[in-house]
Amino acid sequence: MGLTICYKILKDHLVKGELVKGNPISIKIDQTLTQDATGTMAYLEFESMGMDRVKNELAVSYVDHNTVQVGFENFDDHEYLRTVAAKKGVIYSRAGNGICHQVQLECFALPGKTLIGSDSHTPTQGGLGEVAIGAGGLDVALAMAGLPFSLICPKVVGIKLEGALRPGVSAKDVILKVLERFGVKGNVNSVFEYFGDGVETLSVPERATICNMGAECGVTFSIFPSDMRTYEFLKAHGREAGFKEIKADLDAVYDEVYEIDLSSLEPLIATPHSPGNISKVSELEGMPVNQVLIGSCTNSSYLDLKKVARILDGKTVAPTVSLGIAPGSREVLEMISQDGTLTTFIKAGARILESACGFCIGNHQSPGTDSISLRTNNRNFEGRSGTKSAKVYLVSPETAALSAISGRLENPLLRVPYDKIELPEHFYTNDDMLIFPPADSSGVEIKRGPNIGQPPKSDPIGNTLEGTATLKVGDKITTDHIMPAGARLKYRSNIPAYSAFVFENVDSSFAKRASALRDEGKAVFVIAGSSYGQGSSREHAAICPQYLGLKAVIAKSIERIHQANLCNFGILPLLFEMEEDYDLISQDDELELDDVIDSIEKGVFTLFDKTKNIKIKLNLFASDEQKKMLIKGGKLNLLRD
Ligand code: MIC
Ligand code: SF4
Repeated sequence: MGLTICYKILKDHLVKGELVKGNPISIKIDQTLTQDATGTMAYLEFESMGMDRVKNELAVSYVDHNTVQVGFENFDDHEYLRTVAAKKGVIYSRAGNGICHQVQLECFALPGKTLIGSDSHTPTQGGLGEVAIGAGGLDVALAMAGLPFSLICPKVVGIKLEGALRPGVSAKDVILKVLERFGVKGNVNSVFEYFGDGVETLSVPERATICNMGAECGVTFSIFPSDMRTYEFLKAHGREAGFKEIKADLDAVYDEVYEIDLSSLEPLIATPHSPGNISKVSELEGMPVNQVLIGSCTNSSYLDLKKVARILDGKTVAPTVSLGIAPGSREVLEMISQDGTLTTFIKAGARILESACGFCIGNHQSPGTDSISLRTNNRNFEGRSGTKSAKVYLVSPETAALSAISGRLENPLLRVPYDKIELPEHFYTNDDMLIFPPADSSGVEIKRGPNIGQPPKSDPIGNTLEGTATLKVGDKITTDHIMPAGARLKYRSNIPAYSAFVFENVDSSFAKRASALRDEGKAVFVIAGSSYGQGSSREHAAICPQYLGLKAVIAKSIERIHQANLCNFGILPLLFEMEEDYDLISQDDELELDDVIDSIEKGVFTLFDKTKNIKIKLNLFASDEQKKMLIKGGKLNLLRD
């Protein structure tokens, strides 16, 4: 039987296990990336393992998330990251150089390689034919130490693309269509592999947009073949030496196939408050818009911005709209400044934003009260923009640009200038903002300002856990709900300070109530519905609740990266055997788990709800390796043994 691209690359990197869907496997990791908001913790963890230098092929540390410097904290973090990178053999991409996924695509991603990154949108690199997976910082630290990465051998969903996009329809609409079909839950341990005649009509940046938002479906990664379009992109960056063709075998078998006819696709929109709420732009046409933001790791490539410029050329932004444009990288910024595109933006009245995550993570450009914000990024969770009452809609750059001019949602279908924008033959490439580590780093001093805390610590789990259902939440709780970013981001390197904001926007009393229980020696339990922990890879969504005394999350289902983070930091991920038992537990119920160690080993628990006097069956969602770390109180403790 022929192989899919996914299985070809996994096979080349297999270290342990059998390549059979659903089996635990371990793979060798060639490349790693971190970004500043997850990176400080990852390097503190790496240091705490006593490692002198990174051991994998390529490790890059980006500064792109916390670039707004209000107070000393973020700059302190950057200095720590710069110096620890030099000390440990990591390439450092300075603030201003761009968003990690955009720069990685331009400078480092290669077909057939494996990458893990401490950011959930790491799979963007699947656009270049790389197996690229998002993970928690600790798993990235371990990959930098040369250790393999464990995952469940995935189910391969083949997405067959036919035809070609019509003018005004964009790669963003392709992934919104995929989100309409697959939704934001229930896709754990799957991958999306694209194939079919339509693939060759899409450039690498378009493919990257599509792979980027596979993360919203919760798949482990998404991947495109490596073909002539891949070669063109690498050549335009002077990196064609790294090209190799990778295609699925003709007789490759997918576990499921979903077909999209690109020629009949129309512009789509994700409505508040989930990237999975998909409508047609035509159905909402005319909706007044207050803010338009173009950028983020989803849609900030040179090609995206050229399309936007064609629409904005000679026009002025509507008086009721604030338009912001953030080029994805310094390369993109330099290209648009050289060819006059930047001038078009300035003349149209756009506010030019830094080449960074910025608005996407709620760092700035928060919309006004109750206002409508149209954005090209990938997440529109409630409150993520910084304004809880705002309504954020996700669209393509074409839809965003047209709407910015009229102040109302516009449908770009067949309304944008017709000729397709081709990839330039040469991209401006300049690695001056990358700092390569010295071969001998013995003289390098690591700088630690007062914002740089300690790596997380935890004790082995007790055999009886007695406490309360400190919080009960519903379905689709994202890591943004658990651990807010935006204005709170600057505490990422300081666990005690950041912990004060756990569940801030869900229940602002949680942190105080939980830490009081912890101080009395009681266990904190969180009860949740399905798809708990979707969204970001931030391990702080496990580390900070753990610091507050969280011992177990009891849910209907838990998303992949968050489940791994819970195990890494010694928190039990428990699933209701009967989903309806979720209804039996109320917030503040007194709960007890006995024979914890034995139950971990067997993988089954009986929860005693003392308040209701009932027993509930739970299953532990953990691999054999994760069971060991849960007993020890986390992966770091296990490694130290
Ligand atoms: C995000 O888009 O939510 C982030 C911010 O990039 C996160 C990482 C983080 O929380 O630092 C992600 O996607 O993993
Ligand atoms: Fe940055 Fe937004 Fe991309 Fe996350 S999704 S990496 S915050 S641009």
